[in-house]
Amino acid sequence: MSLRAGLTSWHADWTDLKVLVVGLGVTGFSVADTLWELGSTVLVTTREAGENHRAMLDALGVEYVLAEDEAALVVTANDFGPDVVIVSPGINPRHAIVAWAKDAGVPVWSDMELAWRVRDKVRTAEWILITGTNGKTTTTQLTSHVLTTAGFRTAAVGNIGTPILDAIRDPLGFDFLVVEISSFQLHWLPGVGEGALRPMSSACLNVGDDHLDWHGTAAAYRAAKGAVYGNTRVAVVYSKVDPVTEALVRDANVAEGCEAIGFGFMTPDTGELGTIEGLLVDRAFVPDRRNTAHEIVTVDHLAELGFATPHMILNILAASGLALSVGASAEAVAEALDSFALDHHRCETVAEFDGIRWVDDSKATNAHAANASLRSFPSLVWIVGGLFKGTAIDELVQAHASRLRAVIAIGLDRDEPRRVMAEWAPHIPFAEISGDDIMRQAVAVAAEHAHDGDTVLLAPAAASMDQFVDYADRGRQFAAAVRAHVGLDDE
Ligand code: UMA
Repeated sequence: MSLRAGLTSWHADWTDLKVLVVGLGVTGFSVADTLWELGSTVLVTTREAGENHRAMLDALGVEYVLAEDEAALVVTANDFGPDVVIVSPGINPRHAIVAWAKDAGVPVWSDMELAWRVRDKVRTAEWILITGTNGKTTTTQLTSHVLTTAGFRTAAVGNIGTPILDAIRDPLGFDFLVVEISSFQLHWLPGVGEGALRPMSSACLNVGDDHLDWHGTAAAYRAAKGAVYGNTRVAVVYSKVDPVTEALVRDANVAEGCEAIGFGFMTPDTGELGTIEGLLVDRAFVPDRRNTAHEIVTVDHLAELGFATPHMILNILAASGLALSVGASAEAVAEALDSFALDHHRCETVAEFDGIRWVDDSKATNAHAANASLRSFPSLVWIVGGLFKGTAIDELVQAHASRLRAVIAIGLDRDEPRRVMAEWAPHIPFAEISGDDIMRQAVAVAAEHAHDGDTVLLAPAAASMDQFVDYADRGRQFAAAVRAHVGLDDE
């Protein structure tokens, strides 16, 4: 049976639809729960599932199957005969279920597409999409905070951790959904047709190599990132610092009248946001933009707030562009900055002791993010390593070797740091940490190498799951080890 047209409203009839939901993490559960509300016939299949999610499906009466391998999942799919398959972000395009769906002519959706189709449940919010290799969570939080400050009911959702379908089903509804959207979620979006997203504004902050194991190639990863701009109606926001984002804008199919808005450190041209003599300024949304630029905030003030690093300035410019494009004022941006707090584990100073600064940037889960923090400090002991996801870190060592006092490898994948250090910086002390209590050992070795004026930086350039629960756990363990080392009581 082929998928019926017209499934573009919460209020359409979803009851005769059979949906196979693949994966039972936060996304899979939100999809199953939504479809249950809509009255569809749902079967969830997953490699593994947490106790909580299983109990909640049991309570709803939604069936699930634990499929040990991909072949078993395909057998389940065949027996069930779904009209549509909805995959979780973790399911990569080479998964057997994807090939099966293609052969069987069954469409594959992400939770984003389902959410777009049923976005009118309460009232139809405007969507703002944000992606990028680095900075997307902070920019999403800040954009959402500016819009909230401006008086709009706003939610920050998506890859940030709250599935978008939870916001769609909020009883009061929202004016804006600021959606952090990952390359995994972008990959599945159709560019055309009734399931295609039409955001009000969208941004790709930057593109470095990441998640090559999921996408297969760097080109596929870039193409997925570019999908963020598709069908945007008001403003596509791109970085003047990263030509890849500009190229993605050029290639995008946007709606008639949509404007391309560049941001960067440069003196802005008409239609851009940038900096002039210590000020962040808007020359895109001011009334007389040919002749004037409007001040948003001074760099000095950002320094007082702890936001004056180069990558944070770019995040602020991007968030400003998005918020201004949908109707917030520059005053709302400035006011929001005063009450904005960065999440933990993002270039967070956890202690300063004996002239040494200890910085937790555990959120730097790829080389691109680690590069931004390595750039921010003059002299470093660098703690690196974890799951490199198929990416290389040569450029990091090449670019920063002159400021590295020592490099300490954590993580199970030792080949990459060993290879890169031997090739580009054999003269720099290199230590490898193994065994128990990784962070305590790493901190002790770092302390042996660090001198007055140095920063010890945890910026792993890799994911954490080989040795830690997640990046937050890795950061917490680092901070606890640092506090123990400098003799501070742990909270
Ligand atoms: N599973 C399979 N087969 C597979 C892979 C996974 O059955 O081949 C199952 C697992 O057994 C598990 C479920 O799928 O039951 C997990 O699904 P998932 O990995 O898609 O994770 P979710 O819990 O649904 O969380 C996802 C995002 N995870 C990933 O993209 C890997 C979360 O982003 C996101 O917050 C959440 O949806 C809500 O949108 C996390 C992330 O690491 C934070 N994102 C990457 C990043 O930021 O770099 C992209």
